[in-house]
Amino acid sequence: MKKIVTIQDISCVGKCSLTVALPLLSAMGLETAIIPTAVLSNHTAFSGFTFHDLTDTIPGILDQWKKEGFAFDAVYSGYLGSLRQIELVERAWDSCLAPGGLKIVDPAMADNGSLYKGFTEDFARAMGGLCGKADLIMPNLTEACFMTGRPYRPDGGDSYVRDTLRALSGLGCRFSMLTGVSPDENSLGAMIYDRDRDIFLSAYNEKLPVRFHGTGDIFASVMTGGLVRGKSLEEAMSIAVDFVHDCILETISHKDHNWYGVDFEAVIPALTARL
Ligand code: PXL
Repeated sequence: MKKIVTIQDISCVGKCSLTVALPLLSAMGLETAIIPTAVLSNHTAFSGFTFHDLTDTIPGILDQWKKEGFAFDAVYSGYLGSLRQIELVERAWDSCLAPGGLKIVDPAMADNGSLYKGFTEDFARAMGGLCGKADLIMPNLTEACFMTGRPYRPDGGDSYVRDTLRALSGLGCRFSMLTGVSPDENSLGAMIYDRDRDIFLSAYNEKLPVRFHGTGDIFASVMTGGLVRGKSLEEAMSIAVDFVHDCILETISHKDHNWYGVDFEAVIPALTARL
């Protein structure tokens, strides 16, 4: 069985980060280790939250894993709890990746043109440095703009999206992906730029008239899981785009649905059927 370690926060309520990554990666047939970056009472889109930073626990975990000789097929990082954790993700790459293992970064820190509560432009720049050394990065447009200094233009059109992807590849990594790409008013999906082959890949599904929290984390988890399960970039991206679409459809089919996360649980069988 392939093994993966994911580094992101535990939001105790809110269906994002580790509470979606762990069930999804496990359902995809991957042994999943975790490094929690912080424990929050709930994610930061609620009116208030508690936040317990776990930065100081991480060096000890990595040292102990090194002694045990643990090695993973991918290190997948998401929401980080402090600037210092950016360096610790790099340390995890150096100390616990199997030969040929993938460095995958979802620079979860912003959406809709703004940074999430608690993040700064310095943090975004440092995250850009980490992304430059990764194999695959998966920002949304807001995160891409904060990391590259490009203007945020959600209706920028195809050439703006492609230029943003080229700017992301200027950070240094071979495969840059943009999530939340909408080529027309009825479609939503993602696009990848492969710098070495100078080609773009894309996958779309129907655009639904609602947005939910946590879908970026679900997308990144399924994309990562698909790649580690041996799917091509294009296949993994298409599975992830379709799964997020199905999660949203499932959620809005219940009229008393919550606002803070999607009902991914009920759609897991459709995901595993694609593997
Ligand atoms: O879904 C991204 C995310 C992850 N973790 C925490 C968050 C958010 C988005 O707001 O607040 C704690």
